[in-house]
Amino acid sequence: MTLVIVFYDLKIVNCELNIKTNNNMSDLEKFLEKIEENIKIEPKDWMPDDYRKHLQRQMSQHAHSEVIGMQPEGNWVLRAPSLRAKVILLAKIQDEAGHGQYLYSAAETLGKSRSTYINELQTRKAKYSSIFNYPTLTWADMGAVGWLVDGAAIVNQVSLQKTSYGPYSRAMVKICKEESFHQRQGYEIISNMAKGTPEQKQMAQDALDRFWWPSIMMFGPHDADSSRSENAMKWKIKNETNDQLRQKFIDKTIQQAEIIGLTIPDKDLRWNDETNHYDFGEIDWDEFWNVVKGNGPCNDDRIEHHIKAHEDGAWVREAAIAYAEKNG
Ligand code: BYC
Repeated sequence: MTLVIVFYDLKIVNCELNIKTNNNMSDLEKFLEKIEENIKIEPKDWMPDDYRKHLQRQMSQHAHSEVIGMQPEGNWVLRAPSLRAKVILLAKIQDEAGHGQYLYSAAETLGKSRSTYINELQTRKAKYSSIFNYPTLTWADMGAVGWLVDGAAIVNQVSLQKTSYGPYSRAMVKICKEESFHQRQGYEIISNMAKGTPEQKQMAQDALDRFWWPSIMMFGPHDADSSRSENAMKWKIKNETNDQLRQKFIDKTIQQAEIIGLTIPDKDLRWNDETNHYDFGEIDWDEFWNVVKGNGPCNDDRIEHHIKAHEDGAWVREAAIAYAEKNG
């Protein structure tokens, strides 16, 4: 009996000690403990300023990419080769708008308004994915965008489902489901063209030639040159690095090209038995940084078009606000 009481008392002391230790933890220590234990950080939780700013930057750039990404596809709505192709393309573009909506809403939970984020895009303070600064010249490009661009986005976004910020992680789960349809829509277009007439096959190859390198640039600079990666990995915003994700994408895409008889435009591409991955040629980083800095083929068009659409749509936003206030 005595022994039991002693154990019982010890348990209480122990428990009190634990509570005390927890209470004495600084906000930063509690935050780091959650990161360590893979507990999501939620909007009302304390977070370091740099973590908040990092997410405001990355999530808003992600949202801008979804919305700007509608433009190269919108270019083909009126010229899609069949009613079926047109309806599917319209649905895909509508999905991208939805992805932008989730991501702006999730980014607003970090205490910055959507209008501020949009202003940063339009004044070119904020970036968006480099890939959308390339033109879509033929219908085969709609195939290449879905197959390669959405394919690359999925690899990145599946990894981001595990990101440490709750609203971002949850947005990624829904977005990834839709992106896998987009990837298949693109692969269907490109494989049909690759099976078509010699001219159609040539169009498919030409689209792959133009979109291959820009697609693998989507993953960002090499890890050694990625200024944001150290904090992103430390805070588990990213769980895999730019180079790891790029390699995953390349490894799974090569076989898809082989199946439809197209050739990846990289003479250094070969399977490496030792690493169990494909080796590939060096990316043209001058081209990448040139596009990121705003000098790609379509940067000016994309921003000008965004500003015009935003101004033309001002009455819709005003009407929605007036309606909400009236019924509020
Ligand atoms: N393009 O230190 P790093 C879609 C910038 S849309 C432009 O590696 P980080 C779709 C980077 O921002 C999906 N800029 O940065 C939609 C940084 O500059 P700042 C888009 C790039 O953040 C419609 C600097 O270079 N997906 O799928 O650790 C139709 C140094 O880079 C790029 C996302 O946005 C680039 N490619 O890593 C079809 C995913 N790469 O900000 C499809 C979310 C780098 O310091 N974002 N920069 O001035 C991410 O995962 C990461 O932000 C990145 C870059 C991997 C992109």
